[in-house]
Order: sequence, then C-alpha cells, then structure tokens
Amino acid sequence: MTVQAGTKAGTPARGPRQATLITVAPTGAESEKSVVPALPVTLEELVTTAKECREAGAAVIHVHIRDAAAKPTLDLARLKDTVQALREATDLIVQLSTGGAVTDSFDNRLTVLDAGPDACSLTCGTVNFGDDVFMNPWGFMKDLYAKTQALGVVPEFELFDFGHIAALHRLLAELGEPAGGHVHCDLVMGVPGGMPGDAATLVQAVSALPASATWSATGIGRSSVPVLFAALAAGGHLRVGMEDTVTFARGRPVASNAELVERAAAAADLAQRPSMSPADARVMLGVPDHR
Ligand code: KMH
Ligand code: ZN
Repeated sequence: MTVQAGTKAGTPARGPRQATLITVAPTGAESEKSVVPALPVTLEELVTTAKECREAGAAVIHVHIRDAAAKPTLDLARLKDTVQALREATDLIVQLSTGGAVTDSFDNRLTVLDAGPDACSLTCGTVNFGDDVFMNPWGFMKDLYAKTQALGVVPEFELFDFGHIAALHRLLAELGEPAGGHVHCDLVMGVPGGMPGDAATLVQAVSALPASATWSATGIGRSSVPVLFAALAAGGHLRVGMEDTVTFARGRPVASNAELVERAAAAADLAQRPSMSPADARVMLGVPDHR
C-alpha cells in the first residue's frame, strides 16, 4: 500500500493537493421516479446527466441503474451497456454501486463487478437504513473486496458508521491493499441509523481513517449542506447527487443533479480548492483509463 510519510487522514495524499474531487450520485435505489420526476432513470437520462455533471465539475459518477419500469435493478447486461455508454459519452470515472437496493442478494451484488467498471462502492458493514437494514456482513465484504482485487476494480470504501471504519482497518490488514494501491473512503452521513451528519462527527470519523487515505463525505437529506462545508473545511472531497438529497433548499426540490454539482463546485472554488478533473482523479485514486 502507498503510505506517504507525513500525510494524515484529511489531506489528499496524491495528485493536486488543492483540488476537490466531486463525485455525483445521480439516482440511487430509494427514490421513485413517480415522486421525483427529475431523477435520471433511463440510460438516455443518465448519459445526459453525466455530461451535464462533468461540465459542472464532477470527476466520478456513482451509478445505480433502473429497469424499464424505473425500479432498481442489478441486471448485468444493463450494467454493461451503462458502463459502455458512460465511457463513450464522458471521461468520468464510472463507479458502479455494489450496494444496490436493500432487497438485492449478495450474489447479485458480487456480479456487478463483471460489468467491468473503473471503480465500485464497497460498504464496510451492516447499518440500519431508515426502516430497513442495509446488509454487509464480514464474509460478504471479504468476498467483494477479494473480487475487486482479482478484477482490478478500484473500490471506494463507504462508511456509514464508526464500526465500519474498524472493519475497513481489518479488511486492509487481512487482505492487503486495494486495486490501484490507494485507499479512498466516502463518509455517508445522516442516514437514519448511521452516524449523524455534522461537523463534529465528521472530524472524529476522519481522525480514525487509515493514515494515507483520502476521503470524501456526503450528507443525506438535510445534512447535505452542513456536511459539504465541513468536508471542505477539513480538507476532504465531496459527493453530491439525488441519491443523497432530493431537496435543494427548504421547500424547493432539486431540479437536476447538475445544480447540486454546480453548488459543490462553487463552494470548492470559494474554499480555494477548485474541482478536480477526471484525469487528476484517476491519478489520485489509482484508476487506469479503460476507454
Ligand atoms: N442503496 C443503499 C441500500 C452503495 O451504493 O454502495 C446502498 C447504497 C450504497 O446506495
Ligand atoms: Zn449508492
């Protein structure tokens, strides 16, 4: 693993130190198209969204897909088509969700990697998820991580709670470095059942990450703006998108994913840490360009 002397969690370990990596999570598995009409659910809508978000400053796209009825699916053929279409249309790093929906089986979630993405999410533990449970037992985590290593898919470690950070340390100790040789984490804050989305919690979580890790943070729902500012202030990167919030401001629905990326990029500019290009993000994360 690349361990750089003198770096600590919270400072970007590679690539342009000042830039902010912005990931967009445009769809998720939870919102319904009938309730949130701006949600991109078809391949065409997703590709249009990806281009707009790239223009607005995103470097990574975290992808959940939907079927013809706009329901969440992990259909492998659809996932392959999606990876190909996003690569043809943009230079974004394509990160497929292995979390899927809370109803997805472990086998189907492992199969996601066979779609050949650049990167994938890898959640480091089970968490209460509103009225549901998002299941990520140790055995599944290990199988998923071993498969990312075998296929060269770069994982992003999704951390919903403090116990997930302990599990991440255990995973790295037992199975070694990730594909790409660099650890990048995403703090997912404000899920009902996970860690709260506030500045004090963020600082505490960052202090527990592996020493050479880079990290981003996302706040769910009303914690999206406070987490965005806390992450920038603490030297982290950002994830935004309609997977995480469908409300732009009190009483005002999100009109498009691009406006969330625009707001994140504007905040990053104000923080003197402008958005990072996909090419620089590939260097930081250790993601080869498969296009
Ligand atoms: N939809 C959630 C149950 C991930 O993408 O890896 C899980 C999730 C995490 O969204
Ligand atoms: Zn997701």
